[in-house]
Amino acid sequence: MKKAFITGITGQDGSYLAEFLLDKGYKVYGLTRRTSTQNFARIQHLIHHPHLTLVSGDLVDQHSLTNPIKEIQPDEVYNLAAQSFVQASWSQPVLTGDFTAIGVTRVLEAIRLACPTTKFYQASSSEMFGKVRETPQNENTPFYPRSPYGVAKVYGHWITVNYRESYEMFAVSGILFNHESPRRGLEFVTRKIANGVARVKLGKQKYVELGNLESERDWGYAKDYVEAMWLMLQQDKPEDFVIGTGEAHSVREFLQLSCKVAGIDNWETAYKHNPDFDRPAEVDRLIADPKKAREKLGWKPSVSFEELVILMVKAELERESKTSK
Ligand code: NDP
Ligand code: GDR
Repeated sequence: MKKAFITGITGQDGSYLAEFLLDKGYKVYGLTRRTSTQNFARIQHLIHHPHLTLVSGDLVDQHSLTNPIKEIQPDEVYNLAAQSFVQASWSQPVLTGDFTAIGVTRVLEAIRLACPTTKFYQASSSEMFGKVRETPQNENTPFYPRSPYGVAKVYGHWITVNYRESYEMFAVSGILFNHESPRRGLEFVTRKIANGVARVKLGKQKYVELGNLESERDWGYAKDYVEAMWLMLQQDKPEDFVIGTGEAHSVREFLQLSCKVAGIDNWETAYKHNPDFDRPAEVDRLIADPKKAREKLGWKPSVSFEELVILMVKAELERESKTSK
């Protein structure tokens, strides 16, 4: 039985990846942080799975990474843990650097010392392209990050490349564009809109407060993207890949279509601008060139932009109609 170790298993991607690997017959170990109240909502349905084991640890604590990796001897390690919210990286830049950048080195060091044959996946991000140098963005596009988060991810990307080249480790960096789902954190714009619009429709709130409606993102469905992570580790050679749909849409379009799906006639009545959600430095437009992934991994997205909006808004209408508040 193959063994996988996932950091960030309680997050959106970690929960989908755990499901995916358990379905493939893996034994899955997930790193979780100690918190005063448990936040296992996304993996609650998996908790009693006979092949899932949770391990307590933190990206800032080297021993809590090295010890389990030494004991488990995993075939694959997926480093998905991070402070992943771009906006929060301006108010907590040092913490973001510690988790999202140096945390990657800690995981790589744990592997190097305790299980050097492990295959390693690093969750890199299209935010590294930031103020883009070319359009669309591929594996060779230079980086120009626009937030402390983006800067930290650039470090994580290059330290992964460096360990591959220095120690001949099977270490890859997946440069993933935005991917969403009903399990997305409520603070991210797609889930915030889907949830807000559902609440407006049900009369629970008057409008959704948002920042910049003009920025454009290449949005896909998270379930498709965890398969790409796995595919990268099944290759003969460790290589980096860009993963995205190749289509960009604005926040405004996401909002307009969400209102339509929820049955709100005039989207402008469901929205209010709040400058608190504007960013000190914005990433205006990201769009992937996923040609390499299509050709080498045989990967392509299965859910279109329209389908994604429909599935997210429907999930929120269902969720919100079950409670009165
Ligand atoms: P989430 O924010 O949903 O999940 C982040 C996970 O990291 C949570 O399980 C969280 O645990 C864990 N975590 C945070 N800090 C620490 C720490 N110090 N030690 C251990 N665990 C920690 O992110 P996503 O699932 O959306 O993203 C997964 C990864 O992919 C992240 O690295 C993100 O930056 C990256 N990424 C995401 C994209 C996207 O569109 N979703 C696109 C490109 C990259 P807890 O539940 O305890 O908070
Ligand atoms: P992003 O996602 O920053 O691309 O990072 P987010 O959904 O936070 O923002 C997307 C765009 O929407 C604009 N926006 C708002 N964003 C939020 N969160 N809240 C608002 O009210 C709002 N109004 C407008 C933003 O300005 C931005 O332009 C995500 C994360 O998952 C990262 O971890 C990941 O690396 C990248 O995607 C790829």
